[in-house]
Amino acid sequence: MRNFQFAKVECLRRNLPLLYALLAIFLVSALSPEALAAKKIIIDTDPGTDDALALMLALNSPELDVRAVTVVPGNVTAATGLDNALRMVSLANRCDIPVAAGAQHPLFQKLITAEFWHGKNGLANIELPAGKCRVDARFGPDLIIEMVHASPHQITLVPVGPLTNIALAVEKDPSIVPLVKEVILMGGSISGGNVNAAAEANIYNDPEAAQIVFQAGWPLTMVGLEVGDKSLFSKKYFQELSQTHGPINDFIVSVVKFMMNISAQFGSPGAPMYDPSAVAVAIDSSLVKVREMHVDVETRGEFTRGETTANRRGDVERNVLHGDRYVIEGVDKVAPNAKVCVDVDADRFLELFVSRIRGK
Ligand SMILES: [Ca+2]
Repeated sequence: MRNFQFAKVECLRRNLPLLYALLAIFLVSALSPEALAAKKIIIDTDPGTDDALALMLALNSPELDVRAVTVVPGNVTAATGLDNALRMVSLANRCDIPVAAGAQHPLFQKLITAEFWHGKNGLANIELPAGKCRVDARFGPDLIIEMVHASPHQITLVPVGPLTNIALAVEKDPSIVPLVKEVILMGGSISGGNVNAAAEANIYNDPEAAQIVFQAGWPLTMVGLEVGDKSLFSKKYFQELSQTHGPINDFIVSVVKFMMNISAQFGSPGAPMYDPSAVAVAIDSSLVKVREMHVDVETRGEFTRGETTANRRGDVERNVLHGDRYVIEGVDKVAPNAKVCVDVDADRFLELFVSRIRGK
């Protein structure tokens, strides 16, 4: 018996390398290349100070593979935004990423630019060196269409400006909708606006485009004011990021300093991290708590144009015309079309941001 047990142990010992090899093969095959690959994203942006934060977070996060940057008018004009995007992609030494111009105006209204919040040049008045990266000749919405078809079910769209370019892409080629992996957008609010009582700026700047994007029928996550307003870049994080240096690190420190100063003028202890919040959710969705809701964008309200009206209950009354009046005949379910971020682990988000920018 003892001899038999010894033989068993000896057999196991001799075959240990083989067992380890089999275990290694199992682990490698369990992690498919798909699981190991970074998430392919296209950033649509109107840079913009918080756009700068979003772009640099994305470019310095191994979980994300930025396939293109498309520029939309919003915080600044289309031309200034394109120039800013090229300068930033140059600063990051990433001329391999196509940067394309897109729409020149919102679909149905005049552009509202926000130099008041973002500085005269949109980038906190910081003069980055002229970009060495060249603009891609393709029209932004066409580039989105082309890339989605080239990598079906793999591209995540991360719009952090007005939704004009995304709406144009959907209107031109609705067949992209089922081929987009998901849309994670910064915009909207279910608790009042930052432009006025009702509307958040990205949605307010092109409500018709936003309504097209929300109703398109793709998986959509709305990262709105509920996240950005809770995620304040405060002195604590500023001091942390100021201790390290590098071209991107130093640029971001200057941008957040500008943002914190302007926030302080309006009584806030820190700068709200609006646009980087959508990138952070693309990196790690466990940073936020979501609730599925049906969201429509108000396009006609006297006081509410640009509001994201979210159905929290998941149903609507069915009112049927009987003669000269409507009679409630029941309640109909409404299908959710968005995951609305309702809460965020702000400290974990800010720590993630600082850790990715530090020393870069
Ligand atoms: Ca933006």
